[in-house]
Amino acid sequence: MLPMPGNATGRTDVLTMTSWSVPVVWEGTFNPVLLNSLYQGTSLTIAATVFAQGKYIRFLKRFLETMEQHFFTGFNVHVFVYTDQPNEVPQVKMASGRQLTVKTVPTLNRWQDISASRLFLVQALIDDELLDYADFIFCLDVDSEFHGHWGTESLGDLVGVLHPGYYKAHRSALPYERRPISKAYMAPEEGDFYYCGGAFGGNLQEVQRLCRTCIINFWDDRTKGIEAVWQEESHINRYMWINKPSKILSPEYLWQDFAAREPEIHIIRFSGVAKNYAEIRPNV
Ligand code: UD2
Repeated sequence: MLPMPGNATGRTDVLTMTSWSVPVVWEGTFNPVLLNSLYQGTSLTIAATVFAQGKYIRFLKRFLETMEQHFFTGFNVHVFVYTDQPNEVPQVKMASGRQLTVKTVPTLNRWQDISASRLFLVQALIDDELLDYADFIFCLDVDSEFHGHWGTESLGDLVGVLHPGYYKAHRSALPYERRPISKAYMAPEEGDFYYCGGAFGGNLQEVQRLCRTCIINFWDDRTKGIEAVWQEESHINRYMWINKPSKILSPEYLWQDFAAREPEIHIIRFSGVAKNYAEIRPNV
């Protein structure tokens, strides 16, 4: 029998609602059994994109294996892997209703370009293949592993994840793009949170709109000869300041292995593995 509604225990030690009345999802603020029951029997389909280019291909196996254990288990999931080494994509056994498609992309020589190219390719994927097929999409960094449940509580029209390094910081300390010439510029009085470039999502229309806008702004910067301080992450942060997310996920949804566990983090669902940037990136 389902428990009564209400989030049972709730949380008082963290922000669980924004000033624009949007939930911030933490362990203890939702009932996964109740939430899943709302979608059982539907054809809910989640698309996920992950890019594994150059040496980052080494992270793909653990990413996919752990995704299978924790990400929307019991639902239809279609993972799109973008790589320049299609023959190196590992075979990972997937449950019924889950599938993987490999997309071959050219090798790029700057990590900044690889990271930023994701917006173009995600937009093309939505335009060409997903609009009439999937309900939601999540765009995820490959140098990460799942450690705990990530499911229907994360669904929303536009979903941002609080960056693990900055969720306690004042807006003046957030690493937004600060040069007014950039289309990602954030003035000192602007900014709600600092969102991750490594995990974001939403419904197809909203993520399509995010990608379109950020690509236009990215190219506008490029024609002026500048690149935002954190590439597409900077543009996404500008976008989410203007277009507020309808759901925000706590840093449980993208932690960093190298960071000490904080008391408010009751579960780590997805976490970036420690890596040697100098060794793994194609350029410095
Ligand atoms: C942050 C963001 C990342 C992106 C970047 C800014 C988080 C946790 N990470 O991470 O999403 O916004 O800043 O550019 O929010 N990749 C390859 N091959 C490469 C380089 C990158 O496949 O040679 C892909 C891969 O999927 C990787 C992603 O691009 O996960 C982001 O690159 P990163 O992890 O090196 O970026 P990082 O750690 O600075």
